[in-house]
Amino acid sequence: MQGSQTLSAQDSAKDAVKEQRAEFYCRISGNHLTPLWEVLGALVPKSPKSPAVPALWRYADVREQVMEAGRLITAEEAERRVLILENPAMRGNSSITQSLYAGLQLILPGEVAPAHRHSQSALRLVLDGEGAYTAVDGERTTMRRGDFIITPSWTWHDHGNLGSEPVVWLDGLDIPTLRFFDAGFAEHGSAASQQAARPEGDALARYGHNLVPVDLKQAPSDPTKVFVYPFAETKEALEGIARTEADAHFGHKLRYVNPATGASPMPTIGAFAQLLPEGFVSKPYRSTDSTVYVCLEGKGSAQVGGEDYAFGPNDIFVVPSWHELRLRAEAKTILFSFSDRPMQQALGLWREEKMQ
Ligand code: 1HN
Repeated sequence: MQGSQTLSAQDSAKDAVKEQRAEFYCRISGNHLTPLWEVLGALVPKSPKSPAVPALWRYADVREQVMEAGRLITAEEAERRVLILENPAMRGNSSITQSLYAGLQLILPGEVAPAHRHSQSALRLVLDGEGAYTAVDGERTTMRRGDFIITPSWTWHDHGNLGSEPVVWLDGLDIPTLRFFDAGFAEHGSAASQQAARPEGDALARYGHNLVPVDLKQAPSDPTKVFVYPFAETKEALEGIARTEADAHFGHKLRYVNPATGASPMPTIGAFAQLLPEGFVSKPYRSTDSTVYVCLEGKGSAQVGGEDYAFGPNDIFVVPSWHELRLRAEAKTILFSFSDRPMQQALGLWREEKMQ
């Protein structure tokens, strides 16, 4: 009897404190104040707790809807005809991860996506169709499947399709990061298409063959002047290194670089290509850079946070920060991926863990 009375006295004392605190929070809210102790655990978690969730987009499921967009709006009217890949747990944010944006862009035969430039940096990974080009600061490059093409911050860029097929590529941009910094600027070109200032292939010849112009000077954070990394060359490199033993966590994995500095091609986005031999099963791995993967060749599955995501060519999946990833390849597989790793590294924040 006495015990339960004590308990209820304690309970009502607790309730009174709760009420006093609630009244206090309400009152200080009028001055735009809020107590740290109510949110401290969420603000400073023991390990990353991403609001993003793992997700996979099967190209076969979305291709028809991308084509349907082509019947609803022109590239000119849309400026860029893109279906954004939104992280399912962050709808309405135009984000695939906290820091990055991804979308599928369609350009139909004869269309032009007009010239503009912005402080956001962009990458393209060509998925489907032939005959399109991208022009970056006065030079065109023909877009072939698997090519990795960049438009660094504040470079003029426009796209066109001179062929007879629809062309689709994956766009990756640092849009959420620039939004976070409130550092976005943009400008429209005076003409839809840029005048060619140099012949196609000039940048690759000048900067992309383990040689650079004798007087080239680049700061460590300058983007590369190589704006296309042809898939044929990437594949040749991957197959070259695949003659030796695969790494237990990565298979055969390479990092795209600015060949003049060794840094990432653009300061905000890192990009990678990896070959997984047939039957390869990786050891689990996690890192703080939420990563977007694209399957270019082969098929397999990604186990992310205990769930399996089966992938084949052109499928896209996202692995949020600090989620365990285990890759399996049912056939020889080539994956492209991109993340905000260079930003995290520049700030001394990037961490990885290789599990056994
Ligand atoms: C952009 O400039 C492109 O140039 C694609 O193709 C997607 C999304 C937001 C802002 C700018 C492009 C974009 C974009």
